[in-house]
Parts: sequence; structure tokens; C-alpha cells
Amino acid sequence: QQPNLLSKFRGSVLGGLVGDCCGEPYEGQVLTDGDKAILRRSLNQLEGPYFKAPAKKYTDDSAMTRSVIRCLIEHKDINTKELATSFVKEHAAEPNRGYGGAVVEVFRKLLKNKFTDIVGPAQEQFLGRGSYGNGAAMRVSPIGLFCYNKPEKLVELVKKSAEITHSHSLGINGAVLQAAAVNICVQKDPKTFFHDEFLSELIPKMQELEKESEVPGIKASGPNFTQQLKEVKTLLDSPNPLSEDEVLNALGHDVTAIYSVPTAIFIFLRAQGPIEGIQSENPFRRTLEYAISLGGDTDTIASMACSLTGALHGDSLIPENLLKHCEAHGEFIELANKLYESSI
Ligand code: F2R
Ligand code: MG
Ligand code: MG
Ligand code: MG
Repeated sequence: QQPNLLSKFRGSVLGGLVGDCCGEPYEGQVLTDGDKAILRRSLNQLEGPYFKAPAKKYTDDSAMTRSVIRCLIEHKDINTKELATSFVKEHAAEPNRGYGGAVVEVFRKLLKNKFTDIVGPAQEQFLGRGSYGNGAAMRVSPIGLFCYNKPEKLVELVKKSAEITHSHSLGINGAVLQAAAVNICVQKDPKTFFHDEFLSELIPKMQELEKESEVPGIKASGPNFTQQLKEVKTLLDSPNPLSEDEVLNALGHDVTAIYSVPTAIFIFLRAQGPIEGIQSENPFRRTLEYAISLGGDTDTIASMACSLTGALHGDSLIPENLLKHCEAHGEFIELANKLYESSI
């Protein structure tokens, strides 16, 4: 039976939370085989019979995602002033959630200008180049859900949500990519899901978007998302077993959008089938364990990848006891339900 739409909304929102909470302890690390064995044991324990333990903490990823969901529920739109205010309030209340190194400067300036200029502070980042971090992408999955019936609204809403903190085209387009990927997952039946079909919908969308953000007369240098998605396809179609180095050399795993959003999409797609070394029949568990085991920006990459698997399969694949170990899971269930009721 196809998961229903509410289950897909919950799967994506809760998948994002679980990825963030379980990935957080490993952020910035390279995992050895020993670390991976510890990770597996720890996930098995969290999935197994419930035991009382301190909650696994969420980070900036979920704090900012919650602001986006609340904004969509309240305004049925991205109200940039309200969203900027919510980001700043969240950060002021809990500054130690692991925010990006530079984004806190945006919050400081927004507070100083009393929210009279919402996009100016982001445009001043990095000597006027803007941030190409993955912070706009890590919080954007709910927009992919919200627009399930109106995909033509997606780019506009994502751009409004991104530009509060990220003005670099890679930071913004990375957010569009993550939201568009979620949006496709919501439409798909997991039983007839093929990575080829998924990528052949996603790649032309990114091609069109990246053409629009090109500066006329200047040939863009450096990587773009269209190229990275083609790398994803090449890796998935490879007839040989894939080594971790091959994956990381091609796609990366750092805090920039270009070297993390395509990685999350690759992990999601690869985890739809068996992965060597990961002994689980459950695609959600495979997504989570594989994302963290690749190291680097583990909270963010696991959050984005699990939010895709959740949007495809619904919440029934998320182990109940694992979810119970994540901070604020009850609040996120409520938010997913309300987002479903308010979506367009
Ligand atoms: N920041 C982290 N993790 C590192 C430390 C956390 C640790 N637990 C601790 O607190 O000790 N994680 C979070 O940040 C990422 C999202 O970042 P966001 O919101 O995009 O922030 P920012 O500051 O704009 O960008 C992040 C870094 O990217 C580099 N960068 C971005 N644009 C650049 C540019 N134009 N030129 C040069 N460098 C650029 C900078 O190093 C930024 O600091 C997520 O991982 C989230 O979990
Ligand atoms: Mg984080
Ligand atoms: Mg950010
Ligand atoms: Mg992170």
C-alpha cells in the first residue's frame, strides 16, 4: 500500500530531525571502521527496546527548520520579516546549537537594523560574495512538502527563505535542489521508484535554474549542481563496488551546499537498495547509517538525506524508539501534522 500524504509529510519532517540528532555527535569527523562499528551498535540500541537516556540534541538544522515550518503554517507563505525574526529569536535563546561560523553575523546585523533590511546583511557576507554554506538547504525540506500540489511556487518560496542568510547563488540553488528533491519524493510511489527517473526529473530543473543565475557574457567557473547530479548518476550506475573515497572525491561532505546537497541526494538514492557493510532491510536506517558513516557534515547531510527517504516512504519506516530518543520529537510530530493541514 502506498504511504498516504500525511505519512509522507511526517516521514520527511521527522526524518530530518532524526538525521540531525543522530548525526550531531559525529559532525566534522572522519569515521574509522571502529567508529562505524560503534555507530552501528549505538543505532541498534536506540532502535531496540526503549530505555531511559538523555535525549539526543538537535542542532541549528532543526532549530531553523522549525522556524520555516511555523512560518508556513502561520502565513501559508514565506514572510521574510517574520522568518528572519524567528531565526534571530531562536539563535538568541539558544546560541549553542552549532550554528555556522559566519551566519551569526547576519543575525547580529538583522537585530541592529531592527529588521528594516532583511536581505542586506546576507549580501554583505564574505566581502559581498555572500555565503555558499548549506544553511539555507538544511532547513528547506518543509517547502518541498508545502508545495506538493503547486510545484511552480517552490522556487519563489525557497529563494525568499534562503536570501535572509545566503545570497551566493550556490547557497540559494542548493536550497532549491533539496526542496525540489523532497517535492519529487512526495509525488512518488516507493514501490515503483527508480533513481534514473528521479534524476531525469531533477537534472533539467537544475539546468534551467542554473542557466537563469548565470551572469550574461561570463562563463561560470567552478562546479554547479547540474554537473554534481550527473556525478551522482555516474556513481549510481557504476558496475563496480563503490569505495568511500570515490564518493567523497566526486561529491564531498563539507558545510558548503555544493559539496553536501548532491551528497545527501546520492546517499538517499543509494540507500534505496542494499549497501555493502550496512546490514539493514530498512531503507530509512540504511540512509541514516550510511550518511553518518561518510563523515564530514554528518548532522546536516543525514538530516537532508533522511528527510528525502521519509518523504518517499512515509513515517512508518522510522523506528519508533529511535525517534523517541530525539529531543523535541513530539513537537515535530505536531508541526508535521499542522504543515500537512496548511499546505497548498
Ligand atoms: N557550523 C557547523 N558546524 C561546525 C561547528 C559546530 C560545532 N558542533 C560547534 O559548535 O563547535 N554546522 C552548521 O553550519 C552549517 C550551516 O552553515 P550556514 O548556516 O550556511 O553558515 P555560514 O556561516 O554562512 O557558512 C558555513 C561556512 O561555510 C564557509 N563559507 C560559506 N560561504 C563562504 C564564502 N563565500 N567564502 C568562503 N567560505 C565560505 C565558511 O567557512 C562558513 O563558516 C551546517 O553544517 C550546520 O550544521
Ligand atoms: Mg547543525
Ligand atoms: Mg544558516
Ligand atoms: Mg552540520
